[in-house]
Amino acid sequence: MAYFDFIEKVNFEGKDSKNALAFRYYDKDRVILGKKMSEHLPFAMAWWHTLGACGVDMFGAGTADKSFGSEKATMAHAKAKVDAGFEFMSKLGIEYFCFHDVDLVPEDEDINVTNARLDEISDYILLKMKETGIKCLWGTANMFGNPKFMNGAGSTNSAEVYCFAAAQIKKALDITVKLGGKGYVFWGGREGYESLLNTDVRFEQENIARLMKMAVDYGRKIGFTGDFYIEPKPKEPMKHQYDFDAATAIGFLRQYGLDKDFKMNIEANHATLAGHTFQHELRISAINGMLGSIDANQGDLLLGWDTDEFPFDAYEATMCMYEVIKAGGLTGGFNFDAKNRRPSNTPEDMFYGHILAMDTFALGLIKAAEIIEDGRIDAFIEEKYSSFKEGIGERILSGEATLEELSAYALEKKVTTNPASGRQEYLQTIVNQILF
Ligand code: XLS
Ligand code: CA
Ligand code: CA
Repeated sequence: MAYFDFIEKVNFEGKDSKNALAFRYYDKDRVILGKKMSEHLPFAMAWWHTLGACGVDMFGAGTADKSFGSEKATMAHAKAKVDAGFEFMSKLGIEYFCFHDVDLVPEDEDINVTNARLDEISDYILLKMKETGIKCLWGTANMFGNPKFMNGAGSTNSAEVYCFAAAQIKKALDITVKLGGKGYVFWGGREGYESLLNTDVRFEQENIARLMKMAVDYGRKIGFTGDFYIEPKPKEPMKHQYDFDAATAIGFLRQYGLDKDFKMNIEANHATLAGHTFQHELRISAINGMLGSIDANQGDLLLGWDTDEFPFDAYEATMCMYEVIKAGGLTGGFNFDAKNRRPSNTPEDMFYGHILAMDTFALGLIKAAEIIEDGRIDAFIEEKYSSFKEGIGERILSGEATLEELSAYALEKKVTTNPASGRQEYLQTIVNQILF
């Protein structure tokens, strides 16, 4: 049965096409900087938004019908979602998917029942994966929806809830490994606090680290060779979340000896919530060797929350791809953790959203490659720091210079010069020249 019978396949038609159900930039076999577009851009569908979210918000009911012809909260519905999801990905040429445990099946009061359902649905997903060649990018456990997690999962005050979280992680890891997932994500949705008056921050952080360590040990034991990811987010649902941003999360991983097994899953919308640009979060992760995967979406700077929009900002996507190319690519991929706006409620809109996002990143890739090939920005940066290439600068970099030596140099030279111009507007002009 086809759920999206208004379209056979979304094809590349080129930039002048007016067909909104075609790609204008995403041409999967086009080679850019020696690699196919599809290799630069391993796109993934987010199970929760695409197959689950129907537009419910704090003020109103859902507007989109995601029943896929079945009664919700049944295994028949879970299977219909698999069918719809694989048809959707195949028609778009999306090669990966990401999931939370409870996106796949309805959660039961009894976790044993939920786990049996996960076994059953993952068998079915495996069949579909074999049939289509579609793969799993990453899996995760939803440790924020169930009321048990009201005080967090790894950071909870209840040892029993902590064990429940462990059980969910163990099963989510089993399923991720069964589906050949490349990564496993920890998004610390409720790992944070509302008030310090009732919170032992040190205790909570140490307990989160313990849980992550157990997850790594178990994952490696069952043959998971991929990366664990932290997905930083500063707030929402909690007032303050421990994985505030990449720098904070990286410091945490190093403090607890988890840095060899973990990388970052950077989400654009979370970066801006933290008061950073998307590019900043990518750069900080990359220079620490921890740029793993990306949740490719977009926020709204006028709103203070996580809007999870399909990315359409070509400038931001260009800067993202610039960072990704410079970092040598991702070990993970680009997960569209994005949902249609509530009034965009038809199956066609699901396609428009993903086509918009895929084309935005394809355009970003093309433009980022042009910026790199143009070379003027790299040349500027090279020149900007060139005083460290010789003389006293070289001594500083060698690590041999002492404070006294540098002081003596400055006193003798009576340093009077200022550094050369930062040339920001010149560099922005280059970017605009290449973009438009
Ligand atoms: C929520 C997060 C979440 C993670 C996976 O803000 O983006 O969806 O990606 O748990
Ligand atoms: Ca996300
Ligand atoms: Ca989000």
